[in-house]
Amino acid sequence: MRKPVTLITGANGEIGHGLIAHLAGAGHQDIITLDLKPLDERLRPRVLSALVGDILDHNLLQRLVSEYEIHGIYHLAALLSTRSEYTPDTAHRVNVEGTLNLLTLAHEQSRWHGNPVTFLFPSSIAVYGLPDIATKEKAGRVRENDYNFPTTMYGCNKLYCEHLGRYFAKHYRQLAAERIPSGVDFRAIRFPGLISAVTVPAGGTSDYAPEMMHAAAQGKPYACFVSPEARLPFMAMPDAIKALTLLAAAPVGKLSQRSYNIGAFSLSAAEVRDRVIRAFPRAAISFEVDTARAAIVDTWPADVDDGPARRDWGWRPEFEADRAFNEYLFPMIGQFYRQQG
Ligand code: AKB
Repeated sequence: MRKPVTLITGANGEIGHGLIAHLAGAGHQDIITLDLKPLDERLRPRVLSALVGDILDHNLLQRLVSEYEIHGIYHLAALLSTRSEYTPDTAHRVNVEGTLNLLTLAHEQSRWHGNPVTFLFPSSIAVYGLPDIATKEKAGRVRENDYNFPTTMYGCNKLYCEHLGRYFAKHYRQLAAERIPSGVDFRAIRFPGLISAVTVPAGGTSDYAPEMMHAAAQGKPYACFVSPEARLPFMAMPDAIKALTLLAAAPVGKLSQRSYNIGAFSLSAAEVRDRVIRAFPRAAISFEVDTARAAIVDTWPADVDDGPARRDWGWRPEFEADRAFNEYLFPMIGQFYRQQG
């Protein structure tokens, strides 16, 4: 008999680390993971099975469903924004075709076992494209349907996949004579820049905040690639994990939309630097603006309106800026690098 499982793709990434630790800690023994690289050894004992492979490999996905019955998917595998600008074709393949493969798999699984498959998708503030700084300053906290004009391949991919997910959930094959729902219960969160004390992101454009902090904690100098004034919404990783699991558990009848903003705090790069220097007074942080990456940040909102997430599924961040830095990031990062030796 096939084992009922929850599948996490891109499990080795930052969100994957936090999510696996959280789900395993809450007693889930049904997690299987898929990643291009072998799963981090620290996570291996916490999952049922860790598959190494590509979400674009149809044979691998077929082998997966021949062994397991999938009831939930956290589809985390993606190329982030900066990396996607360097390899846009690959980004499109991984971010869009990969997501389409997983949505199709979710549909087929639901047909197979007769229950909906909950499909959690990390989208991003990259779906927004504000035309200029003046508009960004004036816009303040953007709502989900504002400024949906992404300026990066990654942002386009994420926005399109939100639409694909909505299409699968509501309309898939309805015109092609299949009158029963597809069984894909798609739910997306538009994440702000995430900051973790125990992992460092790779290939993103909001990475300057975590990079600044991780460099300071290791006594390394850091040149920030955006200007001191550049402002983005950020969130501590435990809140990101909390949001994903809260949304996964929300009754479908409560959801008035399929894609949600979530907010925690908004900081300029100078404000992040000031906090890092207060915690690590010897930190050597300079600003060397990379115009291409800084231009991407300029098109992303300074903050988001997360009213629908608060109303529909009870979203509340636990970590506003002071708590995030003083009670989670700085204490944990110190401990993390001490343990690394
Ligand atoms: C990135 O910078 O690409 C990501 C994101 C905001 O989605 N961190």
